[in-house]
Amino acid sequence: MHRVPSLVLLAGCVIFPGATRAIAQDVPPRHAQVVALDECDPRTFNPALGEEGTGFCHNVTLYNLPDHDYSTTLDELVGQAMAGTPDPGWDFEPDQLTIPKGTTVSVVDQGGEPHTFTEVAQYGGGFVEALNHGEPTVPECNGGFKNVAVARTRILQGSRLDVAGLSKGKHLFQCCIHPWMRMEVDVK
Ligand SMILES: [Cu+2]
Repeated sequence: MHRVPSLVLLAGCVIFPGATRAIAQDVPPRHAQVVALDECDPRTFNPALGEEGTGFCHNVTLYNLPDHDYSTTLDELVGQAMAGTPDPGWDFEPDQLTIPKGTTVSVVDQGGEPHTFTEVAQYGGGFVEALNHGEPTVPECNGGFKNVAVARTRILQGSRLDVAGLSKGKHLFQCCIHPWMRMEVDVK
């Protein structure tokens, strides 16, 4: 009398994990996460770039540890960019992403500065000449934030930009402020 219900229950347990696995295989993930990173030093960035010393760099950084200072000063950032060895801490991660068509790329700015995640035909310079190491500004970054097309690709500190509807093929993205921040998205 008690055997039938327990068998049904057992069968249910066997079928259910199989069904879950089939769904996981058939439906591609809808979001792929990218992070934008930087280690701006609020003490040097804000007096130079923020209005009356407030607000531009919102980074929470570790200062004055005995053996290491994790932040990058404005002079260090500009000096390294001009020397052609830009700070690798200003970065999109991962560097490359392969996604099925229909996936939204969600870029979260976990750094202290604003960035842009701008699709370009060819990598090149951004709209801040001092950071370009002589590369001309790419057309997609022209005009900076006065250009609505560029402003729409801006990611403010702590916020997220979703890029949906990417066609199949290779897509190149870069930051229009820090042009060495580059990543490739391949849509299959
Ligand atoms: Cu940037």
